[in-house]
Amino acid sequence: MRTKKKKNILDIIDEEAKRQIEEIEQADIVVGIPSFNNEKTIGHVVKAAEYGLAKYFPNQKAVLVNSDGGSTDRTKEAVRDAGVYHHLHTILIDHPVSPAAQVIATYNGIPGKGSALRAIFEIADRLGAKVCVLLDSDLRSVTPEWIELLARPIIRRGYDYVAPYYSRHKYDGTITNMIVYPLTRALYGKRVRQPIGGDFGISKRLIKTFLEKDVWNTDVARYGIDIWMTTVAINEDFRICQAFLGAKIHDAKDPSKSLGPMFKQVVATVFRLMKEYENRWKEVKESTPTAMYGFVSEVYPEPVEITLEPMIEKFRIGLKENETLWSSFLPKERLDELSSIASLSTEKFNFPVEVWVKTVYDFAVAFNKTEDTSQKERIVESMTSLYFGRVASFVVESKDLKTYDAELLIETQALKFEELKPYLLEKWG
Ligand SMILES: Nc1nc2c(ncn2[C@@H]2O[C@H](COP(=O)(O)OP(=O)(O)OP(=O)(O)O)[C@@H](O)[C@H]2O)c(=O)[nH]1
Ligand SMILES: [Mg+2]
Repeated sequence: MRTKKKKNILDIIDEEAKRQIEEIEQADIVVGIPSFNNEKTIGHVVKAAEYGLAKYFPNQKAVLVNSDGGSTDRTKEAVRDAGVYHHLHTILIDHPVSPAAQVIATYNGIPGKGSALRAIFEIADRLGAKVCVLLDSDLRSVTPEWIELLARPIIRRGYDYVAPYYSRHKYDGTITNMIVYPLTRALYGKRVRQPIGGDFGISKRLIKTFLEKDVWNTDVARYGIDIWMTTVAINEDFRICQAFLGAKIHDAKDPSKSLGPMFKQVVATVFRLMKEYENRWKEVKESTPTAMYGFVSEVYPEPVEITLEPMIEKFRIGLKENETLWSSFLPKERLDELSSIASLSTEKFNFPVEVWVKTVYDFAVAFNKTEDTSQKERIVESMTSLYFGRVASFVVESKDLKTYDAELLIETQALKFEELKPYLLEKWG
């Protein structure tokens, strides 16, 4: 078998960052922040991280790494200016001074969040860090405590992977809610509520496992990274817990306007991993909860705007455009169900949970039955319109519901994914 030479850190980040890493030599904690044009929000994330490191881990050697995809705005300057030292003009009582060194790296490779994280992992590994904490750079609700919540379970309790758990607005995180959370739970039997939340704590051992895998030319280098990390952690028996971080407020996106590419990259990754871990999920009959760290408070996030009409329209167009493709693998019954959904008015729009779950399973099977990469791509691409349809239906169903009650709908849907798993097993063969 051809052994692939592992790419060296030297090939992955720019010269200046490389020089800095060599000078720093060692670290206990690395906080990694991927970014791409986040000048407005990243300063706040850096401040929260540095404050958190100083307050909760004053005796650990910490390094803050910003892994940037070549931002054309002032993201890098915002990171530099955000160091707590620069805020002496405000009156701070007992303000901890950050022990963290800062590295601002530009990575090479496929542009995407996954490549940015890979560079962070290489740096953490090179510095021998015990834990690596990841924070998204568009967060506005991050606090210093997040550092403690994501790192402590690893440092003190021997966990390998800390997934975030936050309160999110009912219309935020639709890819998570409609497909990634319930499908991961039904397949692998672990209830991780935010498997692609973006903010994680990862142990040294798990970072090594991530770096050993040859996936960096796939969607894992893009938005597939988060679900890939969570799925590997679950299936390779790493110890996982969740940390309650409060509310997630970030630059949320309206699904019909900008979530299409993310949907494709995430779902293609989930489907590919089904093949990889086929022997695992086939044995799983039920799901179990995941331990929680931190106090679960009742905070509520700000509302996320979502526009209903364009999603329904995209669903209808998708049905017309993909008729030939879909009739090659969807059962007649499913095609009929989808057609009758398309004929409903906006007010009565309803994509029933059972139809959605079976459709997801039909697509997962079709994706894995073909060896043709462009066919796989077409399958996932065409599924985007169905996702818009399901989100639109959820918006109608939950219109008058508070966060808590909308969450119950998500749980009911997750149970349906579990209940219908025999359908997947049968079709998969
Ligand atoms: N370096 C780099 N970072 C990226 C890239 N794409 C996204 N990111 C970062 O990844 C993080 C998450 O990206 P978002 O676009 O906010 O995605 P998200 O929060 O998971 O999804 P939404 O719910 O749609 O907001 C942010 O910190 C981005 O700056 C990229 O191409 N390169
Ligand atoms: Mg975001």
